[in-house]
Amino acid sequence: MRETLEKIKKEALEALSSPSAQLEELRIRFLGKKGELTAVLRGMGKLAPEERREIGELANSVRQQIEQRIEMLSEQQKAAKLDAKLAEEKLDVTVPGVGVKTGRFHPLALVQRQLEDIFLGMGYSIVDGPEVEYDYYNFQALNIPKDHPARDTQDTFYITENILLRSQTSPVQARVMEKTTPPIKIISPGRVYRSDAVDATHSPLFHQLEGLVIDRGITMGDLKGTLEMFAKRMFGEQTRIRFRPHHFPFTEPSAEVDVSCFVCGGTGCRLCKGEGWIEILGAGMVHPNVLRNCGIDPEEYSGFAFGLGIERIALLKYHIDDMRLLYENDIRFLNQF
Ligand code: 2NM
Repeated sequence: MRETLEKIKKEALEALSSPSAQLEELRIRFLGKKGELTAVLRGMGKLAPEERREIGELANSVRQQIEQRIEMLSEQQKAAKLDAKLAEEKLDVTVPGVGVKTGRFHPLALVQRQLEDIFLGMGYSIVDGPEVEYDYYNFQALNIPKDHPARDTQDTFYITENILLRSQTSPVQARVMEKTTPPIKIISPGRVYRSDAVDATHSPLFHQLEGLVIDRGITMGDLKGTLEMFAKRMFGEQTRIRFRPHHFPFTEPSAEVDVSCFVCGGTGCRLCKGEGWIEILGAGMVHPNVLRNCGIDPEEYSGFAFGLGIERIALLKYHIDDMRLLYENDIRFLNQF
């Protein structure tokens, strides 16, 4: 038995003399439950008590030496592995870094945000609504019945006879009026749709921002003051506005609103086509029929509304001559804003 132990020890230490020894394999072979050393210890019951102590001590010493050797090699192997990894992953901190490509806002988003900021600053709330809308909210509630000629200029895409893609954001405002007791002071920016052919100034999908104010005693003076303040914030303090009579079915009276040219100041230039004025908005006092349709008593309340095209403002502001550039998403174009 002593010889067996000595032999195990010799073999084990020999196997464990190589720095790259398979430690787990050897641990199982010599020290495992079915290992060689364990087999010897199992056989010890048959020995005389004297011998048993001596062999026991020897077996323990062999076990300890093997364990220590495995432990030591294991530490060495771990360290060698780490060294190799560090050598392989050598990092040159002097190599120039890869620049981070940051995104930026689309010119339409820039204009929409600027518009929103101006009206938020005047106490308006921003309201959203569905782009797939009922004919009722898009037209009928807004004083445009089924066979009204105004439907021709706002021809849109129909899902069914009574469901369509909204041709303006006014249906959002009709919905707000229907469920709110005034005062109301909102803007509704968003996508709108018209069945128009694409060219430099038309697109079947574009963006609008409309505003609505309703309270007791709201007058055309409030509308003019509001739009004048808006024009100065948007185009500069020197900007003047002018109202030209117009017709919209949902407002009475109605007007088209011009701002003095922010390039030439009104003397006439290429941007304003020599006019000195640039058309920016439609506006008016909300028609009593619209108020009534939406459950608001026109004897008690009055209000104004206005609407503008976000594309139109973006084209003017950034001197872009073709609306299609806004939708192509060519990075060389977008990087200029
Ligand atoms: C415009 C021009 C004039 C308008 C009217 C309404 C509502 F819902 F109150 F009837 N919202 N927006 C309006 C009025 C829109 O866009 C050129």
